[in-house]
Amino acid sequence: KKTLRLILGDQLNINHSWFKEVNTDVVYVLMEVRSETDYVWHHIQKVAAFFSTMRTFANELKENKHTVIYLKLTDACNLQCFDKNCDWLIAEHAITHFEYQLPDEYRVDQLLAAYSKSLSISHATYDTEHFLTSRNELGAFFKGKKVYLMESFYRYMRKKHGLLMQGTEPLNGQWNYDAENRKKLPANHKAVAPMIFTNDVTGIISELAKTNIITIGTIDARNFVWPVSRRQSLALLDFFVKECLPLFGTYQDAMVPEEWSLYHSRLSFSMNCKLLSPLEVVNRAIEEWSMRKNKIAYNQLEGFVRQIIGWREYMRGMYWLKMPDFATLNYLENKNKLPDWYWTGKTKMNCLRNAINQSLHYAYAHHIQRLMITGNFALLAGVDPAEVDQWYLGIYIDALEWVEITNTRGMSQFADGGLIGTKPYVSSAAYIDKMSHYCKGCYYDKAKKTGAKACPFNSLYWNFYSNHEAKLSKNPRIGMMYNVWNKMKPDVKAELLQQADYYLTHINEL
Ligand code: FAD
Ligand code: DLZ
Ligand code: SF4
Repeated sequence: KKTLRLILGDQLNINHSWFKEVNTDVVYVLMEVRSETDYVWHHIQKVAAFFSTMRTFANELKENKHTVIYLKLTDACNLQCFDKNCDWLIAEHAITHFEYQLPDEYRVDQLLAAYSKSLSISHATYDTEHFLTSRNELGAFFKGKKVYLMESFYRYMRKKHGLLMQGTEPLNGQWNYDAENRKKLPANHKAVAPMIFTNDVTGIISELAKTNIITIGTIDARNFVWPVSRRQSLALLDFFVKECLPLFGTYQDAMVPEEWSLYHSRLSFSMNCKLLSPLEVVNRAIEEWSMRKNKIAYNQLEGFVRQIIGWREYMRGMYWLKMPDFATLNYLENKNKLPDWYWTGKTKMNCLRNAINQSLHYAYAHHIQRLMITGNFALLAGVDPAEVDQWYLGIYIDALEWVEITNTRGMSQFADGGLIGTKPYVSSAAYIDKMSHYCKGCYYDKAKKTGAKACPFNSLYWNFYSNHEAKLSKNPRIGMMYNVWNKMKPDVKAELLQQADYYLTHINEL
C-alpha cells in the first residue's frame, strides 16, 4: 500500500500523529496553488507568510526523514489546484490510498470530500488535532437553544478543560473580569516595542512577480516581520507572555496612531496555520502568570484565555453550525459598495486612515481597529457584507474564512441578525475618542454632528438607527437608543439624516 497525504497551507502542525513515525510508503504533499492565491485579492504579506511557512514546514519534515513533495507556484508541472495535482501525483507515484486532514474552510472541505469520493482508490480523513473542540461540539452544546451566548460556551470550556478552575468553581470567584479591562492608553505611556522578525522572503516575492497574481499592501521582503516557523512562533509567544501579558487586558481596546500592536500577541497567524496549538498558548500564559503573580494581574490572564478557548473555538463552532447559509446572510439588506479608500487608505478620517494604512503596511490590525473602526464604518455606510468579507479575507495575515466570516459578517456587520453579536457594533465619534488618540489630529471635528467638517460617524450613526428601526427597535439591548432618537426634535433629526445622506453620496471623497 502506498499512501498520499495532503497537507494544506493551514495545517502545519508538526506534533500531529501523522508525523510520529517515518514510513517510506507514505508520501506527503504540500502545494502552492492558484486556487488558493486567487479566491480573493490577498495582501502580499499573507501570501509570502503562507508560502514561506509551508516551505519551512516541508523542510522540517524532510529533515525528520519523511518523504515530501513540495509544489511551488511556478513549477511547470503544477496544475494549480488540489484535486488536479493529487490526480497527477496518484498516477505518477502509483499511489493506492489517499488521506487528508479535515479542512477548516467549508469550500475546501466540500472540494476534498467530493474529490476523495470520486477516486477509485481508498481514502481516509483525519482530525487536525489542533482545536479544543470538534467541529460539531458547539452545535451539540447549544442544541435546542435559540441564543448562542459565547459566555455560556466559554464557561463550558473552562470546566471541560479544567482551565482557571478551583474544583467546579471559577478561579478567584468570577468567570469574567472584563469590567477591569479596556482602558485608553495614557498620553505619556510608551507601549512596548513589538518583537519582529527579519525573514528574507525575496525569493518568494520574485517568483510571485513572474505570475499575474493580484495582491494588495506592501512588504519589506528582506526583513519580513511575521514568524514563519514554529521556532519563531514560540519566540513570539515567549515575548508576549513576558512583555505584553501584564497589560494585555488593560489596553486591549486602546488605539493609538503609529502603534500597530500595543500589547496584543499577534499569534493569530501562528495559531491559524497550526504552528502553535491553542492549548499550549494558553498553558504558557497560565504558567507565566503563576510564576509572576505579583507582575501579572489575574484579569489580564483571564481575558487572554477567554479570547482563545472562548471566542476562537466559539467562532469555529458557529461556522460549522451555520455554513453554508452563513456566507449569504444579509439581515440588514445592505447593498452599498465598499468605499474605494479601503484599498488605499486615502481618507481624511484619521481613525480610518490609520487603521487602513497600518493594515496595508503590516497585514494586521488589532481587534478593536477591525471591529470599531473599519467594521463600524462599513456597517454605518450600509456596505454589502459580501464586499466587507472580501476585504477582511484578503487584507489580514490571519484571515481564513472560518474565523474571518464569523467575525466580519457575524460579529461586525450584524448580517446574521444577532446570532453572534447580540447588538450591532456601531458607534459615533464619542466611543472612538474615548478609546483612541485618533480624533485629536483629525481633519473632522469629533464634537460636530452636522455642518462643515462634522465627523461622519456622528450623522451616519443616527442614520443607521433610523434606517433600521423596524428591525432593531425591539431589541432590548438597543431600545434605549430609540428613546434618545425619538426624543429629538424633527428638524434636528432631518438635519442629521440630510448630513448622513450627503456623506453617503460623497463617500469616496471622505
Ligand atoms: P490578541 O488580541 O492577542 O488575542 C489573542 C488571540 O485570541 C488571537 O490570536 C486569536 O486567536 C484569539 N481571538 C481574539 N479575538 C478573537 C475573535 N473575535 N475571534 C476569534 N479569535 C479571537 N481573527 C482571525 O484569526 N482571523 C481573521 O480573519 C479575523 N477577522 C476578523 C474580522 C473582524 C471584522 C473582527 C472584528 C475580528 C476578526 N478576527 C479575526 C478576530 C481578532 O480581531 C483577531 O483574532 C486578532 O486581532 C488577532 O490578533 P492577535 O493575535 O494580536 O490577538
Ligand atoms: C491562504 C493560502 C494561500 C494564499 N495559499 C495557499 C496555497 O497555495 N496552498 C495551500 O495549501 N494553502 C494556501 N493558503 C491557505 C489556504 O487557504 C488553506 O489551506 C485552505 O483554505 C484550507 O482551509
Ligand atoms: Fe475618526 Fe471622527 Fe475621530 Fe476623525 S473625528 S478620528 S473621523 S471618529
